[in-house]
Amino acid sequence: MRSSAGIPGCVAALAVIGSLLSAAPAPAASIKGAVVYNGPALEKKMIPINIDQYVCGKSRESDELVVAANRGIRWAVVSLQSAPAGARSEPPSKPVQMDQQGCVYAPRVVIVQVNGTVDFLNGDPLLHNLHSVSTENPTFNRTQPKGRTIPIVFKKAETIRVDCDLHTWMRAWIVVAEHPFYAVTGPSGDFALDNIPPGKYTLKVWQEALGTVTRDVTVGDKDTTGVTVEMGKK
Ligand SMILES: [Cu+2]
Repeated sequence: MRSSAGIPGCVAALAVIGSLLSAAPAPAASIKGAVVYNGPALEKKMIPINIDQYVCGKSRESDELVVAANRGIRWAVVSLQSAPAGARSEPPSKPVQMDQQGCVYAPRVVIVQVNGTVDFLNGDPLLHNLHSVSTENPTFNRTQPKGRTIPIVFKKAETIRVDCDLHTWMRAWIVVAEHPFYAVTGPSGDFALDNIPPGKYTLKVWQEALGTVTRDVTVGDKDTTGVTVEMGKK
């Protein structure tokens, strides 16, 4: 009697253990670090402004290559060259926003996943336009009065340049990403890529003025793998 009652109990216990194991999240770590400039000394590049000065100002510093005092590069795009095997890639639920403030795109670089939407906003009290340069996605050239939101869906992975034809210094980049493992560096060149299972990866770093560099990274058992990527040496 004992054995016939014990076997189903044992099976039930195994089933519980099995379900706990399958529910346990896969180990995942973060790659955290910074993109750092190691090229020749940079000179301040000022852009004179002679239109719409009441909103845009009289001159501004170029944003093509913004390097902090700690040599960190802002607005570099860091990504895994390919997503970890088995990584889930869900379509983005919320549009990404890109505003125009004081005749500058804000932020200068956004990441949107394939099939995601960018809502272009115009917070300035004047007319801008959105003129894209792309090869995989349809190009667009839209005038944008103040307050109007222009949503655009991006269906193919590529990096797209957007300029304003009215204010020649205005430039933005839309990085259409194939997977979620992309990040834009912050003001001190810092970035973080999360939810990465242990393994070997190639990190790709792109910056509009400096091009692309790659770096092999091994993610081990630790929670965080630190990486510093240098770029800019001529
Ligand atoms: Cu403009």
